[in-house]
Amino acid sequence: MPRVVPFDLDRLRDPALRPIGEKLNAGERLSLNDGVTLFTSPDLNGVGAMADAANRARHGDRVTFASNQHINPTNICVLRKTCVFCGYARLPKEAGAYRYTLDQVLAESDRADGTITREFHIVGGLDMQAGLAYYTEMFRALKARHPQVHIKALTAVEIAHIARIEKMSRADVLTALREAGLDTLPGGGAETFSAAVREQIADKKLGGTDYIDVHRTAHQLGIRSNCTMLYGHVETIDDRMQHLAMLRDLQDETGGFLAYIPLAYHPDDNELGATLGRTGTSTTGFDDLRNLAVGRLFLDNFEHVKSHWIMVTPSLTQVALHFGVNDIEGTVVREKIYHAVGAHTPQGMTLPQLLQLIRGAGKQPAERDSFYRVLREFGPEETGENQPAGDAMAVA
Ligand code: V47
Ligand code: SF4
Repeated sequence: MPRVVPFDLDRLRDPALRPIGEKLNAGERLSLNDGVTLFTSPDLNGVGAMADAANRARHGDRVTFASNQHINPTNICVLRKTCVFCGYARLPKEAGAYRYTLDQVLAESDRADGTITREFHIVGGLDMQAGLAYYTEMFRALKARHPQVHIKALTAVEIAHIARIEKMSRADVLTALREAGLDTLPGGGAETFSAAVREQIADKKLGGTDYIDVHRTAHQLGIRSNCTMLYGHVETIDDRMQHLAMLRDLQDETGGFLAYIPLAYHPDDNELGATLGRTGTSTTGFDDLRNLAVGRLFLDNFEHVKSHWIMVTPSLTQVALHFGVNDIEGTVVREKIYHAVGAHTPQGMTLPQLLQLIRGAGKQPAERDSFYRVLREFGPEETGENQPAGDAMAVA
């Protein structure tokens, strides 16, 4: 729900932003038109200042991250030909196609040597050979080997795929996965909800209302989730606002979303990038900051807005901490999806590097768990080294 955000209107250079600043001061909800104004105003600093005020009202100077590890068990995907923005997927017999055995997943889960992993983030392709049993066996084995680790796994698109191939309801699939160890759902697969956009970039993929429906079902079962929006491809400002409105509506209904994460489209090594004639970085720093800031302002019922430093770079993420962002992607360890489409960022960050990033922006770092409970705050001299996970205590 919107809350009163004290904001000094004199900080705004664009008069069109004033009514939005007034709404913040009055604790009023922003409209779709307000969102369009935020996306189009030339006064990015004004937009950022409002988002910063909204963020500070909730989180002060605290910036959180999780010690997490990404695992992508299969890149085989039935949508390989129609998700034209994806550079990660392969057809079963194509060069580079892989599906991990259980032993390979377990070996991958042991890779975070020296770093404490508290969360596995597990997503992959829509693989006909990776049905419910593949994942239930995997989750059970991971929980047996790493009992303290939270499993955030399978996008709404993957849940719907498993339900389809197993001829089960989505609720039954979610229940069976939870019994096997699934804790929360990640936000991937949302792309941009607009049917016209999906037809161009992700034809045949689960539609926007179905994405919302899977998350609603999960929330009703008590499984919380994240949500995303892929921007910077063919979508319009109206498409972005329609997408954000659908997320805000579901959050009003269930309160089940933990965080919103805008994802910057990367054009390398994928068909869409070639069609659009783009290489290198596709989105501008302006647009990246604006998407994060608008997310913070429009999604007034979301507690957390996360910057995915892998996609927008660690440097821009530092700036984003003053544009409404209170959470950053964690240690990650080994990232594959964006590194298949031209990301030049590191594949993971150590705890000391994350602390340096956050402190360098004048913020106070805190490690959190997957439900955003703060596990430890770091004093100015603490390096994060030699601090075993078992000693961590929930402090907030
Ligand atoms: O849905 C695929 C995106 C997403 C490209 O929930 C691309 O905590 C850019 O959702 N350019 C999956 N993006 C990743 C994801 C995510 C990441 C970090 C944290 C969380 C979370 C979720 O990756 C896909 C798609 O939108 N993606 N290809 C590309 N060329
Ligand atoms: Fe498959 Fe996901 Fe890539 Fe689409 S984005 S082709 S569903 S792996």
